[in-house]
Amino acid sequence: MKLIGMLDSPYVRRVAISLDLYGVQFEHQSLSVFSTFDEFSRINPVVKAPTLVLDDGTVLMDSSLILDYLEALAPADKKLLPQAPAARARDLQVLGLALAACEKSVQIVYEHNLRPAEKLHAPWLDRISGQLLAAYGLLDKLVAGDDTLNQASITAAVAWSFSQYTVASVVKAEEFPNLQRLAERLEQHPAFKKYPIE
Ligand SMILES: N[C@@H](CCC(=O)N[C@@H](CS)C(=O)NCC(=O)O)C(=O)O
Repeated sequence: MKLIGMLDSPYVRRVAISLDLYGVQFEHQSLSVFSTFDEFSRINPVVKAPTLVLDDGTVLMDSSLILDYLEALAPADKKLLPQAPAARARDLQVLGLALAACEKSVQIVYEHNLRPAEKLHAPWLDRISGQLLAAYGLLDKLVAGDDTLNQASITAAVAWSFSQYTVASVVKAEEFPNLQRLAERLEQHPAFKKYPIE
């Protein structure tokens, strides 16, 4: 299979790291949704990263849907989500917060990079910054003492590293010590090092 998209996208990175941990062979094509829009659109006309092209040509998009497929493929000892409902609910709660944090970070980046400076909309920036901090406030409590390597911790760490890379002036690392600790630990894992943010 082929993973399309750049690793500076937290969505692409969570899929790349997960593919590696599942032990699935794949080719990574680092296309940008902006600078290589046309080339990307020939693979997926919707131009969303990540895109996963399966061996039979099926085109999947949206990291959570891609991971849903990969989780279904994975043997029991490689699954990254728990099967028991209570544990599953806890991990889905973590994932919801981490993905909201990714979305709000990306919105802040797009607001600054894609909009002319005079068209920045301060009330919108304030709103999404507040939502971002609310997500990380809740997530920081949930990941306290987390020493796992599963989809919840991978995505929390990937989201955190992305926000530190892109919006560190909004999300102050020292205010979220549990997330900082989790990301420091997981960024040392070979799968994270193999698929770095830059
Ligand atoms: N919910 C999606 C979000 C994916 C997403 O928004 N990716 C960005 C790159 S970080 C993208 O494709 N941006 C181009 C666009 O939305 O037009 C996922 O989990 O994959």
